[in-house]
Amino acid sequence: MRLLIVSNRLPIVTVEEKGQLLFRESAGGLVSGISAYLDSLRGSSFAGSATRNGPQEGPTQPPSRWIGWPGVTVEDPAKQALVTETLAGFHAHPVFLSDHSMDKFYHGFCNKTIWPLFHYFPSYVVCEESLYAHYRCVNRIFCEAVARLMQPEDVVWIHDYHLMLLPQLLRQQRPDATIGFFLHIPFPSFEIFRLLPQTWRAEILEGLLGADLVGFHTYDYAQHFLRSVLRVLGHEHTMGKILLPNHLVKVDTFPMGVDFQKFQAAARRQVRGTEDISGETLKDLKVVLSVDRLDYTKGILNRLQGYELFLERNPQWQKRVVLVLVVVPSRIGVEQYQEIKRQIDALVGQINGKFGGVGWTPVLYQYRYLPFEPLVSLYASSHVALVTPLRDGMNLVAKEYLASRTDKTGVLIVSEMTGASKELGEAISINPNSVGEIAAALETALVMPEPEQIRRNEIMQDRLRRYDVIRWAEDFLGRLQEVKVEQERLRAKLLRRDMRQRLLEQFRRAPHSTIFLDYDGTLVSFADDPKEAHPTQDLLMLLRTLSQSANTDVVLISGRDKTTMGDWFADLEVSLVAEHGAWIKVKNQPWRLAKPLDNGWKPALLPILQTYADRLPGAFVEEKQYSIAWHYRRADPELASTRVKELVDDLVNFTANIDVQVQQGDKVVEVRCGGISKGTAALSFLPKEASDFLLAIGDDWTDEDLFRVLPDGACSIRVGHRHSCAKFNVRSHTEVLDLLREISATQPQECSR
Ligand code: GDG
Repeated sequence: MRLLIVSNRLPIVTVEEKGQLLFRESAGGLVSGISAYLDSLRGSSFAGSATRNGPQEGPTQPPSRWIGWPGVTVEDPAKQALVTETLAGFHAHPVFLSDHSMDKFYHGFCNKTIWPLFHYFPSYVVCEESLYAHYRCVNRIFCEAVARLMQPEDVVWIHDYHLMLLPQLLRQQRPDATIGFFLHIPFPSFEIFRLLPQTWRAEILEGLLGADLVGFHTYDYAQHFLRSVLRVLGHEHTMGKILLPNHLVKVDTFPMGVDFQKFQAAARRQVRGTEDISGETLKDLKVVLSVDRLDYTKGILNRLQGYELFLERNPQWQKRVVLVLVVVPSRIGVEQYQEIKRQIDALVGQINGKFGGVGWTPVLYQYRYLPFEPLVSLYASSHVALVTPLRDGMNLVAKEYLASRTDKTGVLIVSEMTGASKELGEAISINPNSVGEIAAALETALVMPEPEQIRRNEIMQDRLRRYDVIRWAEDFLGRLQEVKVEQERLRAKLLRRDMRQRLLEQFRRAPHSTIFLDYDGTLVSFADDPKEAHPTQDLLMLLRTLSQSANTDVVLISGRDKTTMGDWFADLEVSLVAEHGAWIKVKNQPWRLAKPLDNGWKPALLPILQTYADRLPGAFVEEKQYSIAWHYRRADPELASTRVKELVDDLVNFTANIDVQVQQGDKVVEVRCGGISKGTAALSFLPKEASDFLLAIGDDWTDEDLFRVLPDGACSIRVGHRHSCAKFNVRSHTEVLDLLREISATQPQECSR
């Protein structure tokens, strides 16, 4: 079994300098985190990786692979071959993209549409069809690259917002593949997500649901995603599990950690307090550290404004404190990034001009990438870390700072808009939009007594040590395997080809057959308005053929009213059961009541149901003779879920002393006479002989009553991937129709004689 990591960028960056191809380690939270995990794997079932320690391959275990863009455009096929060959030595597989594609895909849709939207900057969002077309196209290119490399047992772990369509594309090619997806940035609330055009947002959600496991940093992001899935695609979830017709998807929270031991070890190698930054010694100064990629989401301007206000309010701190501002160049070329850079430059100049003087520069500003050791040295020597993003999926800098504090001192100020703040409750929390809060937090941090710093950091370090990045990856991949096991349990009941053949053979040999068929969801798919779900000519033909066989009885058993059933199926040689068993029409006979029933309760209940329908746009009441159905398929799913609970509660209280049942079905609440069910109605049709063939197919809870009364030898099938007392499941009503076609094409032995 191999682990295939798929991300936009490879961990090894290819650079072309003076016509020469050079290969360098790439940096960033995703790469360093996954690399740490891959390092930890040597000797386990996922072994070998493109890691910072160079190529690894376990002698007995198959290696892991990393698939992604190599960091450079290589168009010359000879050079592509060279890059591919060199990267293969690091178990990395390049996905080559043209400059044009990269511009539209990465700089375009990824960073001008998804990045600002998912970070709550809707005014920065560019919505252009051509950008989305390239996003689709590049996701397809990645799909081909993964599919070419993939072996049946491989586990595919796809990362981040660049590749949200990939899980589904891959699933279409490899239905049984093990696919995990992790989103490193926030998933926004539905009100923000819905700003995307309808087709894009549906495709993105469907794309993600192609995975077996979809992971987010925080509970909020997972809930936002689940809510969008409900609102856009109409799929409900139970404890984060979504049962789709073809597979089960789990949505869960995995807060990414850091390589705690690596930071501790590196920090121990540093000599604290004497580092030189831009030629200035930091000795005797309290150091406030700020490290980020250049990005408008990171709140660097707010941070500077907060620091400026702090210096204004606290002149006693002037010349005693310094803000070390490290800004790492990023996404150069995107307009907003150039603008933010200009603003940062100007503000740093303003603060240094206003407060600085000979021997003291209030802000030491570095616009560059720092190698790992100097970065840890800064973490280790800074008294305060000031982390103020306006939005951040997680923010690893906050965690890395804490992990580098070997003597447990230091104060972390962290924005409540970061995923990290959910775990780091002992840090000083600020709202980054409030410059005053940032200034006040600095005042608190700089005078916090050491014992208090240690008390807070011990708690946070314990957590970071336990749930480090290796645990994070193990947790994710472990959960992915659990989903596969659960899917297998569900799949074990799927009606497979061999069982289908056995079933057809039983039908062929049986002297007599009875087939119970539910209608909605079993023979036809659901329509918004139940009246629209009338049978097609094809379906009527199929039922006619089935029922014409002399030794086969077909019973259509539905919750529909008897008039509709009579109208639709009057010409067929079938028996009908309407209103969930209240009315029975044996073939060629008139309708009769299953037992004497009283519907005197209806006038009292109708107004209640009508009131609830008025309070839920899209809901409506269907009155039948001995039952009432309250449909809400067209209603807003979230409001509906609240209203349904209230309605059922009211109905159950109101009917406590009346002989009626209140039950919830698929987007419907039904009230009907007691003692009536599809099970009781079916009893009169059950064959007397054990050798007879008996088949029942249905799709919802009312059909469970039917399945329960069937004798042991009967075959029962529930439509949809659901837990059921039926013996088998099929995925959809189209599979039911296929099966019925096969049955109708099978000549029973008795007839063929
Ligand atoms: C995305 C999400 C999420 C930064 N400057 C230097 C440097 N770094 C390293 C840090 C850290 C990483 O880059 C930055 O990670 P962040 O989490 O802070 O932010 P993003 O790059 O935006 O990452 C984010 C993350 O994915 C993981 O899921 O937390 O929310 O936006 O590891 O150390 N490293 C070195 N020199 C630098 O100058 N060596």
